Amino acid sequence: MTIIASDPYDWPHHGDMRPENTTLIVIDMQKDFCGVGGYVDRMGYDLSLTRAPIEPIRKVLEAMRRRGYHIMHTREGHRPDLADLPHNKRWRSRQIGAGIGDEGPFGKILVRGEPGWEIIEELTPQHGEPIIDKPGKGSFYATDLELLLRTRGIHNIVLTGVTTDVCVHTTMREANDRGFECLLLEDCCAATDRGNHDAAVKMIKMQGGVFGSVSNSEAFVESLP
Ligand code: C5J
Repeated sequence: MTIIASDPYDWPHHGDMRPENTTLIVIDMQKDFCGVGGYVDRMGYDLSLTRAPIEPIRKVLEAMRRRGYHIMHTREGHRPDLADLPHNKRWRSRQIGAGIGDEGPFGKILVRGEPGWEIIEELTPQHGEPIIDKPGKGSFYATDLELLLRTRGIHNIVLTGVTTDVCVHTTMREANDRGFECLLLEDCCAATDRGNHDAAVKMIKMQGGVFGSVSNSEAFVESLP
């Protein structure tokens, strides 16, 4: 029986957290979101925000790997021929000067196989850790994530990565609707706007934890069995 000190309830609600039934998901910690010249940088946002969770995630990763927990990573990106890129997604990104599929300093923005689409070196996946390639914001849409979770008997998901208000939140909502017990580690996530991060965290906590619960890397690692 393990309980992580969390808000609005200590997590997981059923008290059953073991390496066998619990996974960490590191969402979209790619150069396009955290690197100079990448997608987020080209949109003009402050990179120090999306880089802030790198060290807390690294600590959580290390602690969970050492104890044998499941670890999964995701990457947002599109096929090189852009056949899976919705027209409106491309149009909107061009409006803000960072056209998905267009050339940038890290190759074509958010395109599979390009340098900017790679996960940052600090958080490189280890051999055997599944990487979910997703064309959308949520990690369940058009991927085999749910199949992997069910096949492995995973019930609990610890969410980290970027951005709190977009891909992390969408994934948490999708997971919650599927009955997974979710925990977001606040300092292991970031948005391109501090207010959006705070609002996204606040939304999780409403209605008794409408999407799950919220903790932080220090409290989490301290209680991890
Ligand atoms: C965004 C993401 N924000 N990974 N993607 O476009 O959250």
